[in-house]
Amino acid sequence: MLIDNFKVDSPNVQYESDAIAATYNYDHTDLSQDRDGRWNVRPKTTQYEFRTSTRVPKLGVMLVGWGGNNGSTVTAGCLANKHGITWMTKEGLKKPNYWGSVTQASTCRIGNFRGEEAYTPFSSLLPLVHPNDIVWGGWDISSLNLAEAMERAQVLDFELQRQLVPYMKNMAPLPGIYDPDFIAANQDTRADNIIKGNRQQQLEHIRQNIRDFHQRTGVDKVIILWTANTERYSDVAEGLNDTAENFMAAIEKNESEIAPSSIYAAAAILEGVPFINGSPQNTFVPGLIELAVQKGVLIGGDDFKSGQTKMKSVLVDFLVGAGIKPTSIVSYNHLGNNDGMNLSAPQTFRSKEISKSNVVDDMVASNPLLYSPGEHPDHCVVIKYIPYVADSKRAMDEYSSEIFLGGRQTIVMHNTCEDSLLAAPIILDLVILSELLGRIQVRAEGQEELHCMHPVAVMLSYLTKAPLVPEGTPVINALAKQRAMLENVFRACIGLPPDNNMMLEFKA
Ligand code: NAI
Ligand code: DG6
Repeated sequence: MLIDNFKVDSPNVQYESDAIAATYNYDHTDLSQDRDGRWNVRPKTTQYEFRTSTRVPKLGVMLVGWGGNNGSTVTAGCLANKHGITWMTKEGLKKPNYWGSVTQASTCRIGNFRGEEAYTPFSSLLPLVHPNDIVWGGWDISSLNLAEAMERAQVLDFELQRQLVPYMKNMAPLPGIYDPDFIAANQDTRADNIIKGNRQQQLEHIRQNIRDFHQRTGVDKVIILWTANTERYSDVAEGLNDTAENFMAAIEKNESEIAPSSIYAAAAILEGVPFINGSPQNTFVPGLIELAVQKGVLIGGDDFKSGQTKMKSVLVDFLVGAGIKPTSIVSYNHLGNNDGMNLSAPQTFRSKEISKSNVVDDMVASNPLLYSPGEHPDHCVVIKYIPYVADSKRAMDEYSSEIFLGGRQTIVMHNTCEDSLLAAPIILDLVILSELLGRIQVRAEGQEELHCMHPVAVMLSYLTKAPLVPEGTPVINALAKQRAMLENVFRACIGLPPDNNMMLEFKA
């Protein structure tokens, strides 16, 4: 049963003219250790106040890498939905949808009505920007307009592309920051749309672009998201990018280790605009994180969690949670789009390898009954560039595990999918959730005033391979836990308890 229109009836929840205010009792557990080493585990309840503005703004999204496969696909997808464009294929008439977006196409359990489970659309929990209403813009080092970029991407059916051309042909990406040292040399042929000048001038240029976009489109809020090429890691060094001050000075001195992605991010932060990194490189060097925290501007990342890694963060969680010990994980994939070509260089591949490989760490660490200290499954990630398959990525995984009484279990998986059709809905979720996070204020018991959550947006973890978290916060990769966090914090904002699946009402 679907319930898409409801109000929470509770003395702890007030629906005001422009906000929902909720008082929420957070039940958690406090751990401490006696001198003799015995652990004390104390249930604890802390009261929180949440206040969520219900004024949904007109949102502008600027993509870095707008003319890429993801950038053109997400723009095309929103336009197809907005204008209700249908298209014929050999399988019949197709209609646009937002499948793959957790905010637009998934539901949450609200309760039980006379024995039947009742669900609500995720988007009905709190008021969210609708993707049809997003105003798109951004940068690309390639000058193709978005209609040409969509054609180059070879992702969408021809009949859909044909109808989208009139809407996209006048969308032209702004010139981008190009530094061939940070991406593969094979990208130089498309780099014909470039900002000139040193790093300080590039920073000022991007800041001006953001202000112009804001003014020209009349949007209330802007969010910037990196969906450009994967860069190599930049060195992190004392005096260079370790503090906000050093980082800004390094831009001024045109230091060569300051990556283009970090310059875009700095421009966004200085303009008070959230910045999300959809690629694996270490855009958020310590100095940049410090800058975001100082300015209170949301940052999130890294690397969209779309296919193979999403499966991994489900499967390994299931195995380890079932008391089965994964001992070898071998993940091979090949793809033929421009992302694959860029990743064929060792330095950019290395960035991807890191974000794809760390994804099981928390699950392995959660079960010392299976793994002794420091023990880890063998884990290998291979990516090959095969132009013929274009955006249709093939991913093959082999999971070997040790089971009961010395037995072995081997699970093999083959996943074929258009990469950009998986990534586009994730881009939507990232910007829609980031916008919402800017409207939520929170106050824990003992704190004086309502304030925004920590600028490092751990709430976006579900959508990223290598979640960026505030210092000292555990990194959670297990997909079910990540989704539960998102859903349960949404529920807390409207004074609802977490969905604990106990169903005691049917047991006592
Ligand atoms: P793409 O190569 O088609 O698009 C990237 C675009 O960025 C290109 O048009 C390129 O010209 C542009 N670009 C490169 N450097 C730039 C800069 N400094 N400033 C402005 N534009 C710049 O790649 P695709 O498939 O769209 O993927 C984008 C990124 O998302 C890649 O880093 C990829 O690794 C990452 N990603 C993709 C996933 C997917 O499922 N498609 C999943 C996870 C991450
Ligand atoms: C090859 O792995 C290219 C990559 O950009 C991936 O397609 C992308 O990171 C998605 O990875 P995954 O592991 O979530 O499918």
